[in-house]
Amino acid sequence: DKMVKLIAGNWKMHGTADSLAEVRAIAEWARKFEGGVEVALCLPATLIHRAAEAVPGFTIGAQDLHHMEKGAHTGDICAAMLHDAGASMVIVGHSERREAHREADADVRAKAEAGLAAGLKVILCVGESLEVREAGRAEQTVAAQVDASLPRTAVDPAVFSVAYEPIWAIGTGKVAEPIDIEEMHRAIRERLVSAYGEAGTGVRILYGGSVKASNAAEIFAVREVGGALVGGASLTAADFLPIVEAGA
Ligand code: G2H
Repeated sequence: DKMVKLIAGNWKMHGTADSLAEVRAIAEWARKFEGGVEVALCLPATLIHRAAEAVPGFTIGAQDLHHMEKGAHTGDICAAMLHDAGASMVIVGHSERREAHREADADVRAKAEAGLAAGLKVILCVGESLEVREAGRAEQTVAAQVDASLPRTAVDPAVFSVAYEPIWAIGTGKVAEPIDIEEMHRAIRERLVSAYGEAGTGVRILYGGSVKASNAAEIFAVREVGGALVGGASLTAADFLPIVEAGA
């Protein structure tokens, strides 16, 4: 299967104007792989506009959005505002938001639907905790998360992806075993096909959790891995570009 991989950086709460040099370096280098791999950087909201202007044609994304179109929501940003700032992608349902901001599957679904409706590409995150995995309930938990957070509208695989991020592998240096990734991605694929039929076969399923240059090739070799969501190792061109290269 010749699916072009999506490799998206998630800068989380890192980056100021000084970091635009890294954004430029990543975007410029990513151009060499155009057609072979899709690269994006999901930045803090404060950097989106400047980054989008600095690297026209390169995909700049956000890390969250509010599901409503406007209103009395202090501190929140809606899809149209992100689009207006120059973002063309958004992450929804990251475990750090599910935890720290108590986002439930229904909230994540509303965000995914709002993002797609505004013309943003959406990466929807799911993943189980260590406790759940140790109790042997990882697959059923993630399948239930997927079922309850997938957009109910039809999806175009070009603009909608799911990221599997086992919480115990995030920022810990621990990476899931290839066999665990393959099994989970297969379970997610089943749910996608059940929800969307044929279109569900084309939705890319990214892996996320301590992806770095030294493990990227092994992860990308796993069947059903359609790319990666990369946190810490996406902050500099030096760390991120070898991962992009591994996926090209
Ligand atoms: C998982 C990932 C990016 P990291 O959260 O979303 O972060 O690669 O630092 O584990």
